[in-house]
Amino acid sequence: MKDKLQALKSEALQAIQQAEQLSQLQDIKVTYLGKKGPITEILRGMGKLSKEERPVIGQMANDVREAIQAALDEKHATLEQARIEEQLAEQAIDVTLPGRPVNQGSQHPLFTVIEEVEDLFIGLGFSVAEGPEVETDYYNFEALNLPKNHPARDMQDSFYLTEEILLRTHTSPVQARTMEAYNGQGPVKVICPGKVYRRDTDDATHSHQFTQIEGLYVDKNVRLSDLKGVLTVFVKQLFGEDRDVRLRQHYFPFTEPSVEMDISCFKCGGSGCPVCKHSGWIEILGAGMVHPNVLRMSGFDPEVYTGFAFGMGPERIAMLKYGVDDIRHYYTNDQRFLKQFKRV
Ligand code: 2NM
Repeated sequence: MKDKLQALKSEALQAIQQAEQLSQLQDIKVTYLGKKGPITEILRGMGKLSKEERPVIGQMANDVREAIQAALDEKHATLEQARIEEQLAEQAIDVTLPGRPVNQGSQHPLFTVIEEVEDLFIGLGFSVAEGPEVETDYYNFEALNLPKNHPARDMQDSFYLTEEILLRTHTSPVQARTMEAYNGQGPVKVICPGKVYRRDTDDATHSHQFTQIEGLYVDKNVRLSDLKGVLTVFVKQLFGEDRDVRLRQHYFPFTEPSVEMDISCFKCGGSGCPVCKHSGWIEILGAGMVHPNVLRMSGFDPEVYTGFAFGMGPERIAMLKYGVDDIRHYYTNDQRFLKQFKRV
């Protein structure tokens, strides 16, 4: 019996020593120490032993069992440690690898222009107002002295959603709404940037969606000379102090009189070149004194208040400033175009 226990012990310890996986240890445990294992069997059969043998064999069987269990525990710890180390090695992160490049975006040139114009007018005491792109016929046309049947509101030019609702064709309705909100009390000094929509076929100089910035100053005693003064300061800040400006007589339904403002060509200084089409002048914005009908419809008494308004196209200004030759570049988001406007 003693020999048998001794043999079981060395057999088990050898198996444990040779085990390479945790699952094998479990099998060994079941085989040697399990309920149906040889040691349990010996302990169960103790009754058949003599009185003298019983404590000796019992003690020995227990010692063998404990030795096997101790060996199992030790090997378990060793294998577990090895497993953890292997896993750590496998999942190791090489912190010295270079990172993936972060693709940094750039500011869109139209936004750069809009922001610059906003900043200039904020500096002159104006505030920025926005309004809906889906507009009513009233604010888009009627309130701006463009009654139904007026030739300038040609159906061809607008995206109508219903008879009375359309995508705004200019940002002037924001100014009509702003004036209305002031309840006939000036001064009103706002600029209104935003997207506008017209039914045009897209080409190098036309887009069915583009942007506008319009401005409005309504107060007592606002004169055409104020318009000229404010807009001269503005275009000189935008295009350089050396620019000359001139006003040309024009027509807009919402202003009377109406003008267009030109600056002397910043490329040739006025002597003539392709940028100014050899005229020496570049058209930069439209403006005028707000029509009495427009003031009246938005709640201002034209006998007391006068005002000037102006409008310009950020697309055109960015084209001139950055030499963009096709309006479609602004909307197609070609990286090769956009990347040129990266700011440091
Ligand atoms: C322009 C040219 C002239 C204009 C007029 C108004 C309003 F609402 F006050 F009547 N807003 N914008 C205006 C005047 C716009 O764009 C070339």
